[in-house]
Amino acid sequence: MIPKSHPRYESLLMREKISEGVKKGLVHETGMIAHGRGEAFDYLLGEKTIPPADRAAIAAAAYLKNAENAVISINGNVAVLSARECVELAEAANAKIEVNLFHRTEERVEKLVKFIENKGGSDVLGREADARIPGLEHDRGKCSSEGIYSADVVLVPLEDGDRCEALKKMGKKVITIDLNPLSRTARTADVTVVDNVVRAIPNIKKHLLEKHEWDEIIKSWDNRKCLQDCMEYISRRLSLYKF
Ligand code: PTJ
Repeated sequence: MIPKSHPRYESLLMREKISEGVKKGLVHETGMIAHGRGEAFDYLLGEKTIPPADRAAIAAAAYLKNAENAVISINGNVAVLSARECVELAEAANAKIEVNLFHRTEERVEKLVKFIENKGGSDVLGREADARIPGLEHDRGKCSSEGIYSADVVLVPLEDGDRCEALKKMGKKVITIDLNPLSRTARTADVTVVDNVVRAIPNIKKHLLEKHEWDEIIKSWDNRKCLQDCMEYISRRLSLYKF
């Protein structure tokens, strides 16, 4: 039990959720490594939503708002950290939820679908896996024809670069959430929210419920510029650091 008074309470709670998730078979063991990499970048950001990430969250809301068939793809890490928030975002965006895994096993898909249902999700896709993402080998390419396969906009938090690229090749608009602005996923996606999923998902939902000039936001969105702004933010923060 982590005491709430601990200065790193939030961060330790996330670790606990990931580690419990591994024990329950929800999170793949390499999910702990992915989380550790994320933590390091979160440290560099100051563990808060930085201004360019907030702008990206508005752009993400714009793409979700204008989508015909939006899908939120959930993996093990995202489920244990923010399943409830993903369900709420899906409701606000009228989007579907699909469990789609890098290290796919039918057993883990089943566990994750049930886990999300317990957090309020309904009609969670992923079990059927009746379609394939072209260009991805073996089980990694499996997806739902009703979900990711036919989606026009896909939100893929904590994604791997390959899948992001493959989804783009299918003509989809890809939104990602990745604490690492240098990752291949971050550089490939149409919108990259450089933030922790636990902050980014509720923030996208918050913006979605506001009034914005959605078409204008999409028209003027420049993801490369946003990534550059994130890097400059980190560099400035580091250069001003005083011991
Ligand atoms: O559940 P599965 O089988 O689909 O596997 C999921 C993982 C995450 C293990 C798999 O997709 C993977 O190996 O991902 P990568 O290639 O390590 O990429 C994860 C990216 O997410 C890294 O760039 C991390 O910096 C970033 N990241 C980690 N934790 C968070 C994060 N970004 C946002 N919020 C986080 N909490």
